[in-house]
Amino acid sequence: MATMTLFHSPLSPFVRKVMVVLHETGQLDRVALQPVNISPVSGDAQLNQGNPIGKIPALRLEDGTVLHDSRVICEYLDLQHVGNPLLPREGSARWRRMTLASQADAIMDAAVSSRYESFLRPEAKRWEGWLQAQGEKIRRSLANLEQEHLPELMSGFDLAAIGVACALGYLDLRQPDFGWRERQPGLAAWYAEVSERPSMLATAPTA
Ligand SMILES: N[C@@H](CCC(=O)N[C@@H](CS)C(=O)NCC(=O)O)C(=O)O
Repeated sequence: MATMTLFHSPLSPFVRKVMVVLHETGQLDRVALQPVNISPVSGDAQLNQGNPIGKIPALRLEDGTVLHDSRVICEYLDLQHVGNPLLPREGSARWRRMTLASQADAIMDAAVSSRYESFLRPEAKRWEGWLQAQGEKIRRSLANLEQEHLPELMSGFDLAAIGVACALGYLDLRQPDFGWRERQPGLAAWYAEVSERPSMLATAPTA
């Protein structure tokens, strides 16, 4: 039975990360989805309750507590199932995987804010140099994943890998000509494989 409510939009990569975790850990039926349609300049009064920043995802628990942001929600859900943990609970591996998960979130941040800059901001006020710089952040991060993190990504579909997969999915959705597959063939092969997981197929964004 659903005892929690997830504020949800199908195109948000941060929401997708939470949805993939729910699928992977068998907890989908614990959560009811509450659709929201927001942007940085148009919020949702219900979403803002207990979540004053007003971003998605937010997860309302049975007792009314609201958890945000996606990292907190994913860690919460990871402590609620009986399967293998999606992050090492302790030791240096924990901090390495959390840093990798954080890098995935940073790619999403750069891609989401690029979307706001190129789509939402009035055309006359758009800042090309800023957009270029966000693109550079993403390019550097993907090169780093290819050079330094492929073995880790291939070692299991944990919170870090889920984050990277959702970041790449969002990049493909919003910037299909980014051209990362030619520059990072190892990452592309890994992504092609994990994209076939039921959790990824069920949450794939369509514009
Ligand atoms: N750090 C947050 C980022 C969440 C985020 O940026 N969500 C976007 C949608 S993809 C949002 O709610 N934007 C509305 C806003 O910026 O007010 C997380 O990990 O959950």
